[in-house]
Amino acid sequence: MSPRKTRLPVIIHCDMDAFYASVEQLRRPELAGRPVIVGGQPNSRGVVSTCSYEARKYGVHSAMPLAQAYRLCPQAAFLPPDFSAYKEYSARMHKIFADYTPLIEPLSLDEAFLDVTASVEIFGSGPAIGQKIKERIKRELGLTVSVGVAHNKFLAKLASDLSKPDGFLVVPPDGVLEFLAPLDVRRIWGIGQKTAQRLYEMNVKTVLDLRALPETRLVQLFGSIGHDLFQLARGIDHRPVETDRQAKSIGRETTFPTDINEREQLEKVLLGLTDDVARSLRKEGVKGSTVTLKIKYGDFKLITRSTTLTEPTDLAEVIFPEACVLLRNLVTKPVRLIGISVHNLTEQEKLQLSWFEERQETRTDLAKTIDRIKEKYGEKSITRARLIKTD
Ligand code: TTP
Ligand code: MG
Repeated sequence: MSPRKTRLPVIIHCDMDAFYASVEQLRRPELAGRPVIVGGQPNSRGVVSTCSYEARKYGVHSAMPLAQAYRLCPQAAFLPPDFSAYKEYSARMHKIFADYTPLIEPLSLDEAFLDVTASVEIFGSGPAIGQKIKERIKRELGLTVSVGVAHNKFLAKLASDLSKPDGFLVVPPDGVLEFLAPLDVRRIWGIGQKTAQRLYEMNVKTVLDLRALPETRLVQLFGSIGHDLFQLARGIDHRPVETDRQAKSIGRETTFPTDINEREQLEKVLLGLTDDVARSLRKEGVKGSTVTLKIKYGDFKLITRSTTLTEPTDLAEVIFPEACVLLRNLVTKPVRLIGISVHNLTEQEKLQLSWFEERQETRTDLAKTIDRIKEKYGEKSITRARLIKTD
């Protein structure tokens, strides 16, 4: 099995404050400090895209009908949106991000995750990079951005949201439980109105209350999302920051004619699928560093589990053991479908070979030889002992 990362990731979440409205205030200085509502004329049938913080004081918010916004705050400046201007500011913000890391996952025009784990040695700690980005956006664009710094996406986004506007908040790894404890359960990703309502009825209001529920109880109550709630309540989130290119993945899955509930049998199928995936990676000349296992149970409940490798790979020998670890606690009931995919793909030639990868290279060469034999003499010409049917 590959060695695991010992260093925690460093993730930054940036989200501009009242983005469209702030751009409008910037372009028309007479609007600075005034309530500004972007969306259209107050008598039109549209809704509010966003409004300045000065307008929020009157209860105006995104998605509210403009007519209602007018009733609450008639003195506001009502403006139509100008998307090309917002896109331009967004591009300028991304140029600043790109000075610190290539690993940027945009969520919308004004919001992105940055993985700066590998940048800290050059630019200073995560908080130092976050602070620099914030200062540069203010100085070079004239806009305020709220920044959260933590070791995963869930915590970083929470940190920037909670510190808005013009916020800056760092969640240190040893302060996670304390940070989360008093927050309303609705702050947890995946808890919408309905889930929150059910939790409230059980007198579960804060994240601390949520932590008192065992994982099995959460799964009983909410299905597969129960696993995620259990983890998020403890600040655990393994989702990687994915750039557009990295969001692509290579995967295989299969649905069984009849459900299977033996782990060993599932592992055997998984090995065959992993072999196919690894072969496709080699064929495309890419290596991946995130492995995702997908399971659909007989009752159609779907679960996915991911893990990040220390180094990108195109080898089944590296992917398969990771997939087995992910599978370990999931065979709790009959399985209808199993799938494996690898994402966070990097092109082979762009990789700088580390010592670990040089060792992998030899194995990749062997695997490629086997790929060629299969292509020439057929799929069954060479196979793993484990995949040969014994019955
Ligand atoms: P948000 O980041 O959600 O909102 P915001 O930047 O205006 O305010 P803040 O982050 O400080 O709370 O959305 C970014 C932009 O997306 C927003 O300026 C306008 C647009 N938008 C809509 O058009 N409709 C919507 O319902 C929302 C939420 C946003
Ligand atoms: Mg915003």
